[in-house]
Amino acid sequence: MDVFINANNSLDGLPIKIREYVQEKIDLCQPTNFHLCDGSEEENQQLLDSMEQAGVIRRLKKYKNCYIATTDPRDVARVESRTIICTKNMNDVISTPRSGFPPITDPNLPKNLKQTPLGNWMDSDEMLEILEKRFSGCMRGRTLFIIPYMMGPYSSPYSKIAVEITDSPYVVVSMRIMTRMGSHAFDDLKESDGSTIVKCLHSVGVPLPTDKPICSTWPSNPEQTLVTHFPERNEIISFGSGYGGNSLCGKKCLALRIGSSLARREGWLAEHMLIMSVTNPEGVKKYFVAAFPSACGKTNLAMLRPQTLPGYKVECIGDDIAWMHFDEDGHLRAINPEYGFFGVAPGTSKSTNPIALDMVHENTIFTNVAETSDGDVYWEGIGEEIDGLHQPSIRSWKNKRWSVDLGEPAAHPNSRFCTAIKQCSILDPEWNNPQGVPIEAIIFGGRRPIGVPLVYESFNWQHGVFVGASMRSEATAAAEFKGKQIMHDPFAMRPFFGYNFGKYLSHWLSFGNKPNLHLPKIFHVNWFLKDKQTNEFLWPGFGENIRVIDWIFRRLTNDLSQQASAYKTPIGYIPDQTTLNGIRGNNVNPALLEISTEFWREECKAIRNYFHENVNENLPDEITFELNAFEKRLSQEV
Ligand code: GTP
Ligand code: SPV
Ligand code: MN
Repeated sequence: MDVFINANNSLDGLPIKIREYVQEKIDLCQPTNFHLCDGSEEENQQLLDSMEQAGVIRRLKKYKNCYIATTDPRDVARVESRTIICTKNMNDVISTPRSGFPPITDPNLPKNLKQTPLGNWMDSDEMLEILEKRFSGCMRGRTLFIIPYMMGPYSSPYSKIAVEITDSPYVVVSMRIMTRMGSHAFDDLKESDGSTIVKCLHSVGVPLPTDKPICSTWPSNPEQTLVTHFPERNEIISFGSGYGGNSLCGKKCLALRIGSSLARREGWLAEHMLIMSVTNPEGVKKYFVAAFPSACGKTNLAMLRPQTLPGYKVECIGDDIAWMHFDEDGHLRAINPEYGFFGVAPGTSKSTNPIALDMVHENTIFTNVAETSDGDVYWEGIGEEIDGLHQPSIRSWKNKRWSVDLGEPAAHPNSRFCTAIKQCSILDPEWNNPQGVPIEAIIFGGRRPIGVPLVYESFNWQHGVFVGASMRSEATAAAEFKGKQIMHDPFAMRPFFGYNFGKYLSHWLSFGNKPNLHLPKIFHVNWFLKDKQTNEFLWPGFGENIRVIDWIFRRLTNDLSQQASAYKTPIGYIPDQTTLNGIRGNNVNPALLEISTEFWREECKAIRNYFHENVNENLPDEITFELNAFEKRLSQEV
């Protein structure tokens, strides 16, 4: 059955080019109804109520306006193998791997698809033909929703207007949280001629009536899923998945993949980065961005509680994506294009992230978390005891009665909360500034159980770009990979590049040669070192990360008497034992700052192979220079 909605069936008020686009898609998808969303409270409530009636979401008794959705177990994360950038020329998107392209063995994927570890490419015209077939009649029996929305603050010169067409009411209510959706964006749409609007088309790919059983009321079509991007047409077309970054097109599809491609053309940066402010005990405030791969700690760092270093304050601007432009004075200014958080639930507790835990108890849509019999949420690492006499019973994300003995998690490891940014109690006063905030440090990081120290500072911009390019991290549940293999994830952007990574590097390097820019310093952190014997984390992380942030802060001052001291190593500047503010006044565990030349020599080999194999002739000379210089520094060490 479809979710009932009092559809307005009117396209009045849409700019003519958009009206034509929408009409064309209505004709193609053949929905029963269509509805132009205004983003109002009433519309939202009507959608939530009808989804609740249809059993698509369940209301949580314990909280105000909170719901749980559980998905088809085959539709739980981004699908990188089916995420594709489509252009005329392949080299605009990927380089030919030295060992050639792997053959496409999945019969549901186009034979001419080119898959590489740095992104997938296909010819635009060929892909459009395939999509035409997938979308033909794909919304029969359903309502087609038209969502006008804006990425970035209203009246910001850096914001972009977009429209998403979808047949998923879950996507509509989620987009209303994650983007500035409805009336304001709609006004801008009316004024605009439509040519600069990013167009997104999404379907769950299950026309009604369907002969296949729909799993747990979550329609999706995993075999036929394709998440495609057309940077030359400013278009996104996504089929078959209703989950997260696959279907909420404003997020990874627009703000990162189309965004990075626009950014290159227009001379700015669209990055997978949180934005935070840090105020030191003297009242000096600085803004930082940080790029960590999916599920590696951005939301947590953006909401850090610096309780153990008195006098420090951290405030949040964004937890996932930063759009950054150099202003007329040469300062790098960042806006958060999003309007909400789509955050990882597991691991969120009173002690790790109290700010997030507080904010999700109102107006939140949870996906794939577990539910207790008294109407509360539950997930691994929520910090509540689940054994004992008076504990409620737990219903897992698979809608089964759950207990620890089942040997599987109650909540999916990639389960998420979706909450409006305004509910965050530590928003920076400038979070919505149309001009953005001035960035002084860029922090890269990843999940590295061995070898990579807690923090180091790059020597300069070019070396910092090399550090970003060389990033690696353990695989997480945010995409379809199994196990914990260490994957290359340059700039935490591997799944999100909208154009050729080699050219992306050249774009980053180009800022190093421009006069009068105040280039931020570039750092690398690793919260995830493990003790080889016990396999426990060596660093407490979370709130204690302020000690590393404090060191970074003190590295940024020009007053040498105040500057935190550091010593030079082949990988960069490392804190002196005594300048990194250790836990309870102690020096930090030396294992956190160890540099093993043997480890880094191996790392260099892996990076060289990776670049050689995958970036090939598009690798900028500066990066080869940095790699050679790094190896030379290592060879001089005993
Ligand atoms: P995406 O939304 O996928 O981009 O993820 P993210 O980068 O925002 O990661 P998030 O902050 O949601 O953290 C992901 C997981 O890592 C959660 O389970 C956290 O509890 C855990 N985590 C975050 N910060 C730390 C830390 O400092 N130490 C440890 N040990 N775990 C952390
Ligand atoms: C990520 O995977 O980096 C996310 C979640 O932030 S999703 O929106 O699904 O991409
Ligand atoms: Mn992310």
